[in-house]
Amino acid sequence: MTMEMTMRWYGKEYDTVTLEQIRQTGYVKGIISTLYNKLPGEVWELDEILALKKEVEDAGLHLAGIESVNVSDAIKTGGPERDKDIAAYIKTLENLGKADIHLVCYNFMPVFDWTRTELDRKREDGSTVMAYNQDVIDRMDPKKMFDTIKNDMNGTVMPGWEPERMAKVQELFEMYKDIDEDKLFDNLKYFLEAIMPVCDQYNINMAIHPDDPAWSVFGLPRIISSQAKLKRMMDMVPNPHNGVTFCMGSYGTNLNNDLIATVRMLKGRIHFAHIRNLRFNDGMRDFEESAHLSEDGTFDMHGVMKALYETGFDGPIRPDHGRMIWGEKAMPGYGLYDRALGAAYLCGLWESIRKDARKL
Ligand code: DNO
Repeated sequence: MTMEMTMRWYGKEYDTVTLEQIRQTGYVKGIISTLYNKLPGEVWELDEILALKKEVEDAGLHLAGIESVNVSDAIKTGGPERDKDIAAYIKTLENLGKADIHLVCYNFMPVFDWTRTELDRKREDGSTVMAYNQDVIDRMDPKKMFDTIKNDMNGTVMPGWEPERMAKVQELFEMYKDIDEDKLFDNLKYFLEAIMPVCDQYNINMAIHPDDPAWSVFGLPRIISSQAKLKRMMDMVPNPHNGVTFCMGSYGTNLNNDLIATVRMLKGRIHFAHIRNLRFNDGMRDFEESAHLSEDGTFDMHGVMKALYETGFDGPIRPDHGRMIWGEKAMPGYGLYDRALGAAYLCGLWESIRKDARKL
């Protein structure tokens, strides 16, 4: 059984980290990337995909999957452009399949992708981390969300928080005003049913990303946020290519979500894993992203990795948001140093779990 240790890379125009540095970690063999200039609804041409793949391979690494091929708001809301956007999505999947890429991460979150209230909370050791405080959200005008964090991005463009998208936030809220959970589920089903044939043809695993945080923010519906909802989403389109990105830092924001039980429930449907830890300061109302190490946060990292191993997980896995340490200036969560520590730690856990299992 193999799992592939990967790191997310934003492309040479956007990332402060180079492929050479990633390769030199020694632990990371695969790259997760995307075409950052593509808007939802646009077709990814085969030659553009092959160029990205070549760049990664020339650096001695493997392009293990795409995070993300973004889903348009017309698809999420069932708007008039939906069928046109789905046709473009299918074409993109076909081109990815032709380029021998078999994993696509995406999300179905309305308006905002993941939500944090601070990008550089200082910890006692001088490192900085991303954090979330519910009181801040409760007081905030959602249309000003972006303004509160835009100066803390270290000059980078954070996916999900693209300025062009945030400029239209008012319009986006308008588009989602009649969308409740059931409608969002229906629109997800419509989308998945339409793309499953091309996924079957090219063996493409679709891996939906959980909502972050795993509850409704600003009154917007959130449907990938609990075990029951994950089950609903899997059962409504019962094709193994309809799977999940097990992002424990997102899904685990809700302490009622049992991480290990969820991994077991999702057996065979976890196609991609984002592994990180959180520290809770005031129940779920305030949390920050800790080091990956179990004792720095709240989660049982060994327990989760063991559940992944025991359920036969064999896809790409990546350390997720890291702290900013050693003076690094990078996209919050996506510096090299702490993610490299995370990758080494996760590889260590995996090796020990694997060797112990073989003794049985
Ligand atoms: C945050 C990421 C998300 C994720 C998307 C998937 O760091 O985990 O932005 O990539 O939700 O579409």
